[in-house]
Amino acid sequence: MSNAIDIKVPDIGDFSDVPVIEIFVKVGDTVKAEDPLASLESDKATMDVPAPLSGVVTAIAIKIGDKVSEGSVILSLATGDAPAATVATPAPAAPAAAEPAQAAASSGGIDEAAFALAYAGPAVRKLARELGVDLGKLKGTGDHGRIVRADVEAFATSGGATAAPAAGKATAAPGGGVGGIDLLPWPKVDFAKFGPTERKELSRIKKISAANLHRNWVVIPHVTTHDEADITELEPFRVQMNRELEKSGVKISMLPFMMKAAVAALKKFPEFNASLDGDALVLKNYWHIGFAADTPNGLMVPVIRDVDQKTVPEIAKEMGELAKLAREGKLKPDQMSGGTFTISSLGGIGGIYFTPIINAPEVAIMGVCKSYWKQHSTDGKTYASRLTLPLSLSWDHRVIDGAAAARFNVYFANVLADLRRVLF
Ligand code: CAO
Repeated sequence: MSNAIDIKVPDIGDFSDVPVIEIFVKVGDTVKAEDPLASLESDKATMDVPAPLSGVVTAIAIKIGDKVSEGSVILSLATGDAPAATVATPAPAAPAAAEPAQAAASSGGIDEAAFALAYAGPAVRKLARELGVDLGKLKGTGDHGRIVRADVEAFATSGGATAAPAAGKATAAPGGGVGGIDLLPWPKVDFAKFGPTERKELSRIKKISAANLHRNWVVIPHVTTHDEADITELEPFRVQMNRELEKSGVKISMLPFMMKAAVAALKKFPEFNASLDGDALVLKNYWHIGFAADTPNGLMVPVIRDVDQKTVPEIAKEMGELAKLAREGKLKPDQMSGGTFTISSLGGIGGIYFTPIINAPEVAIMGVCKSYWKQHSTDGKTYASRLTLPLSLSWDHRVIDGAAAARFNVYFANVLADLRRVLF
């Protein structure tokens, strides 16, 4: 039977009130025993709290900056039969500041002395080893210049990895290659030689999303299937509903209808509402749909939970609230987690088709562009103007095949063409 247990700060020696400097997991994440959950930093050492058991994170009890001591609850983990509370065993502490250079020799392109001196916790060091990133070359963006996971990921994905990654990992390889494929180093150009330039640092969100997007692009074998939906009947219905709901202040765009169509299609084709876990597929019996939101700081993906249980106006209202929070940079982690499928709509802007990148660990994403009037014929002789919505479904070819993707698109489009289909 599944059991939620509290994971507590283990014995951390004489330390108490130690600040939390990094949290590596979010609600919904599956962790394996020994995976790092959070990093704590005293004035003497940085230590990771590893998971004592495998399970799924159901709640997080701490936030960055919180001060914790032995016995403080870090998070809850849903696992198999287990005691009601479990204390993690601390990972070996890494010195908070400089550590003595133990090995000056370089291994696989990494300057070991500089690596040892770098200001980073054990989990970040482990990740750097896996990705072949020389920590000595990084500038940390954490407090007091501490190197955090995002720095290592961003460095690796920008082609900065200089050493062979740890064996067994399909990650960035020397020169920005993947899985051992050597690519040419990224061109280093002094642009100022050709004209005036200015340097603008990427926002924190852009750095994080860049690292995620790059990993997803490199790891997932993407295919995109394009189709179109005939929304000639739906559009006047949408306009009519907006008129009727005018006083409520809720404005309904095409996107909430697409969320409902997505749920209908995901129920019909459950492997699209799933995640890969090793050699198994985890099929989800909940339908939480994320939507890409364009914000001044970069792309964010808020998630609307239980879309199957909500009406179109309820979805529209929640979408408006979440998009506003996203633009103000106020989204909370639980408002961006747990998604099972994502819709990326450029319909308010333009374009006809594009190739959206799957939001791992999801296995598919629907991209939508601006609807346009198109001359359509069913017999090749007579033509009628139909309002046409371009659809671009990217899917993970490890999980889905082309026929299933085409069927998904056809069904999705048919639902939008006639919403009565969801009743069948
Ligand atoms: N076809 C035609 N018109 C459309 C449309 C479509 N597919 N989708 C939206 N529109 C219209 C809306 O009806 C609205 O019209 P009015 O101003 O006349 O009312 C206008 O375009 C603007 O819509 P919107 O963008 O405000 O609303 P939305 O619900 O469609 O989208 C949101 C909300 C948050 C998804 C959107 O604002 C946004 O951020 N889009 C960008 C997503 C993005 O960046 N994706 C790319 C990710 S990959 O880098």
